[in-house]
Amino acid sequence: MSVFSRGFRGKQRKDDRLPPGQYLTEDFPVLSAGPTPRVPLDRWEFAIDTEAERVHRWTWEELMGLPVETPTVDIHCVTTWSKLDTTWQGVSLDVLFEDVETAAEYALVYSYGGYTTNLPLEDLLDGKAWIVHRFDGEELEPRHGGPARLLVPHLYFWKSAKWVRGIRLLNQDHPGFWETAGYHNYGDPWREQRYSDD
Ligand SMILES: Nc1nc2c(c(=O)[nH]1)N[C@H]1C(S)=C(S)[C@@H](COP(=O)(O)O)O[C@H]1N2
Ligand SMILES: [Mo]
Repeated sequence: MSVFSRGFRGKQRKDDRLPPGQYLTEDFPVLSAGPTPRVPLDRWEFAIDTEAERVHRWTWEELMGLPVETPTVDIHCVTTWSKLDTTWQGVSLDVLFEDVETAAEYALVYSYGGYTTNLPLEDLLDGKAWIVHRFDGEELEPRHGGPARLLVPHLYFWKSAKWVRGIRLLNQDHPGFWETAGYHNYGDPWREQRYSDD
């Protein structure tokens, strides 16, 4: 009974789970604006810098010591592919923000290699975002953002910065790499916010 209803529900809902203008893919395309940066784990760090210039830092070992979640989510790339039920492992940003005092409303995420992307801080909190280091039960491949990437599945996938290095908290919004290049500042796939005038 439970097997039947799960399969049935999955089939029924597939189309409902596809935002406007998207198609389903089983592959996992690679989209990188530059070469894949290589960061040895003993030199890797993740930081949250607040608007009051306080810096919270985690080494790789410290990150690995935090509680892990295993989110299964749908992802949507602005180039129109969507992938359903992708399974990741990583640390919720709620855990990383536990001791961070901030009144900032904006976040600028930055990566090894120089990529940046911006979003409202609230879109990173309350179970909506993770720093993930595993995909589909395996270590996250370098081309997909390993050792660790941001995962913010409710926004177009360009917001999910690969090779994530840190988050700067800001009182004013600061557009990132694609947001400066004509893509939408927020990027909600359900409202089809692809380009800046959508
Ligand atoms: N650092 C970095 N992160 C990035 C990108 C990038 O070029 N550099 N591309 C973004 C875009 S446009 C998409 S669709 C996804 C692609 O992730 P994937 O290559 O794992 O499919 O990563 C996002 N994160
Ligand atoms: Mo993308």
